[in-house]
Amino acid sequence: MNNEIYQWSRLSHTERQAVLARPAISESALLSQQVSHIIKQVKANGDDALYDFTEKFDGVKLNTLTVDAAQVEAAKKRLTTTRFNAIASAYANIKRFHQAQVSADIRVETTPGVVCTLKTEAIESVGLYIPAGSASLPSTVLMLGVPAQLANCPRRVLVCPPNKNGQLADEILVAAALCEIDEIYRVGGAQACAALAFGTETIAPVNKIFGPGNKYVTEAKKQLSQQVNGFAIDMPAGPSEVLVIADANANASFVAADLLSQAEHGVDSQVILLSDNQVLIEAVQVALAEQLKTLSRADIARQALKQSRLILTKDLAQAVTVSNSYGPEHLIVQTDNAPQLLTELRNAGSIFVGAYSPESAGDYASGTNHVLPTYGYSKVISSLSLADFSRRYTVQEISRQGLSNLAQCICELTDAEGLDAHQRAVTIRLETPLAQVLNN
Ligand code: HSO
Ligand code: ZN
Repeated sequence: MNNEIYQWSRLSHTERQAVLARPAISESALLSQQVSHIIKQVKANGDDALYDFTEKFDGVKLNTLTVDAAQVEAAKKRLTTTRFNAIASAYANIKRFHQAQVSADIRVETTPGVVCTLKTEAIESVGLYIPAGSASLPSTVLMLGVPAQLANCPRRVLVCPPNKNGQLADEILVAAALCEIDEIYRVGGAQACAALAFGTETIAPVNKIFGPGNKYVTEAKKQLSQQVNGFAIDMPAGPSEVLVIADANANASFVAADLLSQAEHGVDSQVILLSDNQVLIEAVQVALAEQLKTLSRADIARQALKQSRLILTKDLAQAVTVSNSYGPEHLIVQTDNAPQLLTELRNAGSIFVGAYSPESAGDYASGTNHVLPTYGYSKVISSLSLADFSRRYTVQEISRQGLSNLAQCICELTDAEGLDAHQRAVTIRLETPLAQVLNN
């Protein structure tokens, strides 16, 4: 564990940058070569390449990639009622919050006779990548599956790497069933991404891929979005992060628990505590050591904590400034004036306000989406929402009178740009007598 307490006011500009620097995402030439090799193989050999890579990387020889309806039914039967109910109630909250994001068409008559409309249309086919490496994540199925379902994307495809027995977790299948995903394949890694981009004999290509993944998946999404015209990805991904702002009255055990909930995700997880109170920071150090003892994934958490940052600020305003410049994926505020600080906080993917709003609530069940921008992208990229599963486009309907109302403006500007043909497309209409147009 990194037990050092950094005093923000005493750090130089360069030291501050170093303290908040994110670990470099490994962009090794080797990784990029390995991924581009996998992509080429899948493009050239389709399903055969998927079976080969699954055997090589997941250690299982499959005879079919497809998960059929009977397997989903069997998974439902195996699941305990309490577990099914938990998935169903998380599903209900996520659905409630995302349902409210459905947007109506916007129709505006900007000038008499000129009607402009902004419409929304579901993306035709979406691929949902569910990782299953160090932990199986049915919650991620809900976070991707619910908005895809509400947006009405006609084709929703789920891919997930199989376990050693060639199976996907029952919880994954049950969550997929709630989201009415009926195309499920047991394939993961860069090979799954390539299949979704190019298509194979079994898997038809999709328009956009969503979801988190390991470095191979992230690299594959990047390469494929550059290579395949019209193939989109949800957002660039880096390791998961949490930043906690806590004051003297925060509960140190709550703070430690939140930091550890992030640290247990992976050895590269980012964990930052900002406080204006040294006593609180020291109490968090003690609580971290204590709670670590009882975690099943203590080894992973301990490694992540080596890169953790405990930062003492001169006041909470300084903590806000530091958080705003870091731009964390998750931001937890455990201070007396948490709602008031909220008005000053910027650049976080998702904010958890007050002592009873742990990140775990948003990770699983409160209703917000847990697919969030990391690596400082929260400054410019939005948290995943319904809008990501659709595209917006515009329509305009202009009457003869409407065009005549716009004509002077358009012609002045076509003159300014020297684009005569543009001008003629307007004047030819208005100069043609209405009767002649109607006769055609
Ligand atoms: N904290 C993760 C999501 C997650 N947590 C899934 C538990 N399961 C990234 O936001
Ligand atoms: Zn989490």
